[in-house]
Amino acid sequence: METSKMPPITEENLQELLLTLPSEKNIDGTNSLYLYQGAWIPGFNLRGVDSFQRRFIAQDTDIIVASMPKSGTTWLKALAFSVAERHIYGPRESPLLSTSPHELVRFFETDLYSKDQPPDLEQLPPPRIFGCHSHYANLPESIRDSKCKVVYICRNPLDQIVSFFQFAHKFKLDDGTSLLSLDECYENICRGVQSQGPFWDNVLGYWKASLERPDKVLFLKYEELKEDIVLNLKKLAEFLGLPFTDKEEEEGVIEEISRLCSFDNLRNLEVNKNGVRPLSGAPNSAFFRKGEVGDWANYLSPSMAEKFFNIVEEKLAGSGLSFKTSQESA
Ligand code: PAP
Repeated sequence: METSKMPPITEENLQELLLTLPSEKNIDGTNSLYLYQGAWIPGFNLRGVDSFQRRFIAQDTDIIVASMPKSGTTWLKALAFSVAERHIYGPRESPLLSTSPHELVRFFETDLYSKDQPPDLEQLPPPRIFGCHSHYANLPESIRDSKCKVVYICRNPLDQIVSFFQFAHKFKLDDGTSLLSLDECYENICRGVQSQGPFWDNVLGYWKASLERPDKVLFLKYEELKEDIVLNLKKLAEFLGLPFTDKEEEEGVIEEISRLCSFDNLRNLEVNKNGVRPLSGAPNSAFFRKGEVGDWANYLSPSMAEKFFNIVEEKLAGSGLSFKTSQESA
């Protein structure tokens, strides 16, 4: 179903469209970011974004895991999968033990809709679980209008950008191109320029939706999951309409899921140590680096942090959403 009044983006008209869009350098120094529908999108990803918006039809039972890149998506995919599929697979026989969370819960824009041929998702058994990095306002109408559930995770934006910077270095092809320096990335994020940014627009879209429709959008923070995973797993399960039973609580199912999905456990699984993402060629290990809160302080000066947090504070003013700014509480 065509949902946009614009013609679909094709291989033929893509270059023409790109010439009309504001552009900036992406973190990898080569592929450009383009400002499209209020979001900075890597050029190679625009067709996937457009195809997803036009073609995806949500079902009421769908679960959408949404985020800015490098905000805890891999973790939340593993958690959502484990909660939603726990009646089929207990934590000890979970497919997560041998499959990347990104294969079990695939991204719309970079996986499912990145090819010319749209995927046939109709036959997938419910609940279908997908990942996405798009702004809330740019989601297909059927996601916003159906009863499907959206779970969003955000993270201290300085940790997010340091994580992205390190990922780009790990994934860098040895082809002579140079990445942006951390200082250049920093200057960009202060202007909102980063993949799927501006940061404040990405988070605010989901934040506001979570306030207006708490049954539809659950807003989580990486730092809070780190602080109390059991509480947040309960919150997630209740939100998905699959609360843990007293018996499950007594049997320690919540703790088992939290252990299964923990950074140390997932990182040390063979698939995540030596596997590779099929489409992008990114090593699965690149999605597991440190998994810490406050790592930005090892890379950015206090004055850089202060300037950036002042910008973020101004952008989020009046929304009720805030991020802790000190190094200790990150
Ligand atoms: P994506 O958007 O490309 O899918 P995403 O999973 O959101 O990436 O972010 C990766 C970050 O989450 C990494 O953070 P770091 O660079 O600061 O270390 C990664 O280590 C962290 N991460 C991955 N899995 C987990 C987990 N199970 N628990 C906590 N953090 C995790």
